[in-house]
Amino acid sequence: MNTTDTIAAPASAVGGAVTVIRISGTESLAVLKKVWNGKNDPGKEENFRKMLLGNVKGDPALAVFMPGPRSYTGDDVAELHCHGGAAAAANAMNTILQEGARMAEPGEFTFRAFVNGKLDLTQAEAVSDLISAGSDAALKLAERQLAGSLSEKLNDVYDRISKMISECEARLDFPDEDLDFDPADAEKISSIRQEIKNLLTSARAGALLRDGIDVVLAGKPNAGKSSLFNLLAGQERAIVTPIPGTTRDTVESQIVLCDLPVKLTDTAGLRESGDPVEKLGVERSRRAIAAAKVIFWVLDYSAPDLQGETAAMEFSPGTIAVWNKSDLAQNRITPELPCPAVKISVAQNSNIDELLREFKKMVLGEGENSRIPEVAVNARSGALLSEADAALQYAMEQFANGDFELAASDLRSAMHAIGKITGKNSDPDVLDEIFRNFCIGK
Ligand SMILES: Nc1nc2c(ncn2[C@@H]2O[C@H](COP(=O)(O)OP(=O)(O)OP(=O)(O)O)[C@@H](O)[C@H]2O)c(=O)[nH]1
Ligand SMILES: [Mg+2]
Repeated sequence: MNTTDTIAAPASAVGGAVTVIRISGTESLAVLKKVWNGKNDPGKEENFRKMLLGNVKGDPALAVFMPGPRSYTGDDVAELHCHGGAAAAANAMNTILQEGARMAEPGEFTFRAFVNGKLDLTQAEAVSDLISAGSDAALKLAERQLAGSLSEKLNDVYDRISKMISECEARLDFPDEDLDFDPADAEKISSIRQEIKNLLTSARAGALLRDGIDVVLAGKPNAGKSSLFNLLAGQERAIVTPIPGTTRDTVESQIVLCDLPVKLTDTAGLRESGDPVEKLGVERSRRAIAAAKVIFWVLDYSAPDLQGETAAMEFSPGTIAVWNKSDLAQNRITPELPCPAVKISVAQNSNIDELLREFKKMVLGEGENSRIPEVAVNARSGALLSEADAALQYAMEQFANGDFELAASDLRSAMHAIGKITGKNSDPDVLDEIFRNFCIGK
């Protein structure tokens, strides 16, 4: 992506009431003035950052001009707010492209912001997280990261490593001064490593919040899977009947459980069946169960033989046994199972909070680490943090051996890895990969 062209793209989703078109680059004001007519001049200082009413080829449109560097990209930016709908957007875009702007690539506006130093790489990634956030907690995490919470920690780690390198180099420059291994240096590296370890611990929560969790409802026919699905989804999505074998296909819904984005899947009840349609449904159930991170295995607490209810159960580290229909039976002894178990009644909406508590415990763990952290790194940052940590460990060993030249080299590797996370040093392929995943207009 070059950074000198003037680029343009619709910045709002198709189908909305208003289409926002964004233009960025040195020619953005010139392009805006060619396509938009109005009483006031958006290029006049008194009109900067003000919405001005006018039209694009006779269609009403608001225009605003934001001169760089105080704009999203850091370049001169112009925006047009036109009537929504694909046709109005296409008309305005065509005119803009004819007047010298080029269609922006996905993520190109944010890429410019990065190149112009408005955002570092973790903040640019937060822009993408913000758009795809599937829960309020995921959104808050992205907002904090966009505000620089992660950058701040990483820059601090970077600076501390950089100071250690200077100390190593001082020893190399003055070898006669007998600057031996100082336990305080080991202490300093240890504390940097501790900070890195804390960030690495957050990777799990980061993945849960960014990628969401696949939760599948499994079990025998008629156990109440679809009823629980509808209850958790908050709407009557799946068909519920007293006839075993009601659900044939998998049904999915994006929901939020315990602040975490969840893809909830209802499945066909598992049983041997001669019906070819049901057989196909059961195959789909098995595939969904195999791919799920968490399985709510729904069992009928009112069944005559509770042991028999669990006979076909499969256990994975993500299985929770959910004894349903507890309103129909009392005080029954349930078989011991190698997984957590809860007793609920979907019909009476009772004990669902206990099921959610078990779910949260399963995905986030217990105690201190179970809280959603202030910052949480993604997979790319996690890999680079591990790389930095390994280099710091080597550096510590070299320090202990008194080999300050090798120690400095290892410290430099660690610093380089941290710099790659924030984009202080990054190769074009990595940048491409990151920004390619953005939507057009961001
Ligand atoms: N009494 C009582 N009935 C329930 C409860 N949960 C579900 N049911 C009833 O059990 C029957 C089966 O419910 P579904 O949700 O369709 O069961 P399912 O597991 O999806 O069944 P299949 O789709 O056939 O695999 C329906 O008549 C529900 O109303 C419950 O907690 N208590
Ligand atoms: Mg069902």
